[in-house]
Amino acid sequence: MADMRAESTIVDAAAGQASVDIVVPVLNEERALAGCVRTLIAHLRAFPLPWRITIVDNGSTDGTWRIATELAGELAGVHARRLDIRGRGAALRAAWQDSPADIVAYMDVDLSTDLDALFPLVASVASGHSEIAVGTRLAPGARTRRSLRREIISRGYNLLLRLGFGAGFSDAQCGFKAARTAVVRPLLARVRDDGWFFDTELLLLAEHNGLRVHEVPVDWIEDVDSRVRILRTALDDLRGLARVAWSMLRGRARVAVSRPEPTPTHPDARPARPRRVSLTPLLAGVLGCLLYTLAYQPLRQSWAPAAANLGALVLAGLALGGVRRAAGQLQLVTRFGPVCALTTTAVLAVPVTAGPYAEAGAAVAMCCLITLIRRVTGGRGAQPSSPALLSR
Ligand SMILES: Nc1nc2c(ncn2[C@@H]2O[C@H](COP(=O)(O)OP(=O)(O)O)[C@@H](O)[C@H]2O)c(=O)[nH]1
Ligand SMILES: [Mg+2]
Repeated sequence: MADMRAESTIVDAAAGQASVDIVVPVLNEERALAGCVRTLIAHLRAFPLPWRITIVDNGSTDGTWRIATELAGELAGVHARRLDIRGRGAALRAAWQDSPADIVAYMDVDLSTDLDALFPLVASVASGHSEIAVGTRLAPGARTRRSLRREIISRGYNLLLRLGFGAGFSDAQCGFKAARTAVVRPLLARVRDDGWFFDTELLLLAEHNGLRVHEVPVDWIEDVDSRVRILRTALDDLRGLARVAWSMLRGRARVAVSRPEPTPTHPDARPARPRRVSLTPLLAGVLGCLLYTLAYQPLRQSWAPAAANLGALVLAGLALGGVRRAAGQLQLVTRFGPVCALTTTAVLAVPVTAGPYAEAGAAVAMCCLITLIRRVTGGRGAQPSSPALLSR
């Protein structure tokens, strides 16, 4: 690993304020790199926070590294770094992991995102409001110029994230993101992907662990000089999604992240006491029972009671909030296993002649009983914001 400057140079526009490290990952970008850095520096002259730019190269075979070192030698606040491991995700992880700045950000070298969005992006993190901020090309207010093929793939992929994982963000792949360094570091250690899936994995983990992801609609003009191989990347993404879903379901995606509890703003506030009963799991419980019953009937037409029960549990859990939320509750062994076993016992105990409604009713009654017992015994409950079927 080569490092152009061991010492970090943060341009001190306003001492005492949160500093920002803007990482620019590059692979064979000898054409675009200098223009990017000079344009970015011109923009940063009016930036109100201390900043530095970190160029990270891994794998370039053209003159990119030479240009990066020249820029770092010539321009204050520009830092260049070279890694042996391959992949854009690996480059971002290393740069963010080792950054001396309070806030880490990144953008693509082609500056496809209009730089006017940079301050709103960083400000939402610097203010303490959000832990991660992402540019989005798919939310209302964004203006995007790109090929139909990439538009369709992008929309389809993000729809999959919303339906499958209950993702709250609209654009996982926009090359324009910022995060609070101290909060994101433990997540980085858990993100396994070194390539293009890195962004999605980081955002899914962030939301899974209760972090706030802020979105900034951007103006985006696609640069057609791309290193993305679409089919291969799409397959990698699907493999990555399956891996993340599995780790969430096994309860392996939990990361200890520090996020202070909200406190009253007014000095003479008389704050309401924290509610002991959260409406969200209650409503989710009722909705979950309904969805379960609806799913059980058609499945039972062709499946045995135990299989129909398992299918209906999974379908209702996913319908309630996707893998991410369902996983928060239906952790395969500790929660889903016993719930599945007990509801299966309940449906099997009902005489076949009683019909599928009676079987579904027995399963729902068993779930209510499990919930009641967990409440009475003070069993470990769900996070209030994580509704899921049969969780408590
Ligand atoms: N360090 C590093 N940067 C990469 C790698 N692959 C792509 N990049 C950079 O990631 C950014 C986005 O790449 P690009 O090909 O423009 O992706 P697209 O905009 O989605 O087509 C650019 O700055 C690339 O140079 C890589 O393997 N390592
Ligand atoms: Mg690009």
